Amino acid sequence: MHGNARTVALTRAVSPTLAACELTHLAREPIDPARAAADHSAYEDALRALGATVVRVTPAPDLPDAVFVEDTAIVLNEIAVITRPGAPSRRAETPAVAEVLGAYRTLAHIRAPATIDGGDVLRLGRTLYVGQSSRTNAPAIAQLHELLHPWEYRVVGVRVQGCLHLKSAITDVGEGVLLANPRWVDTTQFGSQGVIAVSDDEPGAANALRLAGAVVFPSHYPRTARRLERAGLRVVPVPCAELAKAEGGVTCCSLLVETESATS
Ligand code: CIR
Repeated sequence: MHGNARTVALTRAVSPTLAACELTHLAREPIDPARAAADHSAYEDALRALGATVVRVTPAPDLPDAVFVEDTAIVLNEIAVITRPGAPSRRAETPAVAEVLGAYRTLAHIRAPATIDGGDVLRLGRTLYVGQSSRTNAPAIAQLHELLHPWEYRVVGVRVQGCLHLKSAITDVGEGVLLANPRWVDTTQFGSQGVIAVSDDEPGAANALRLAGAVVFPSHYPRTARRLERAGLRVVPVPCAELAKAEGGVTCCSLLVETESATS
């Protein structure tokens, strides 16, 4: 018998109420939930094609933002921390996610008055960079530190401006390589990482999902995609323009859980 690493991607269906989603930096425009659901299903197919096993959390049709599962938890190899989302309308999203995650990880919980969205947490090695955004506050950063110091994680608060979450401004796209919008975050505070800047006319393009040696990336940002490819990265384009109207990107539609499945 030997261990065989496997990535489980937790996702959740697009709610028919998506058009009533939270919006912070975008003006509200009509959103077609059927088109968003088609985008979402193409996204799930892309994750499967990269070897992930997609596990869907029970749908929550009355919770407009439920598709954005990333915000409900911080999944590490040793533990999963269930968040307390910054938007009160999103707090009812967490129990169903916790129920599924509990099969893979010991769970811990962020408690009031702390609030944090998973989209604000960027893990690079054993450092968790946490965006100080409109969703994530100082008590949450302190609680994360308390919860995670037994595993020697470093928790570092990072200022962000002009965008919703830290991972709207910066994500990791390869070994030692970050993709960022330098107008939204100071990119010098992440250690000795190389930084690819988004194309000036694609400010929202810094949110990319690294999976299985590839970068799952919105097809509506072609100029930044070319920059990634020129850096030698494999880009897997996915349509997500409809979900982008709800201020969502590619990291926020899944929670990645590394598991070991025994094979003989
Ligand atoms: C919200 O404002 O909470 C949702 N409309 C969008 C959340 C996107 N989440 C993410 O990027 N992690």
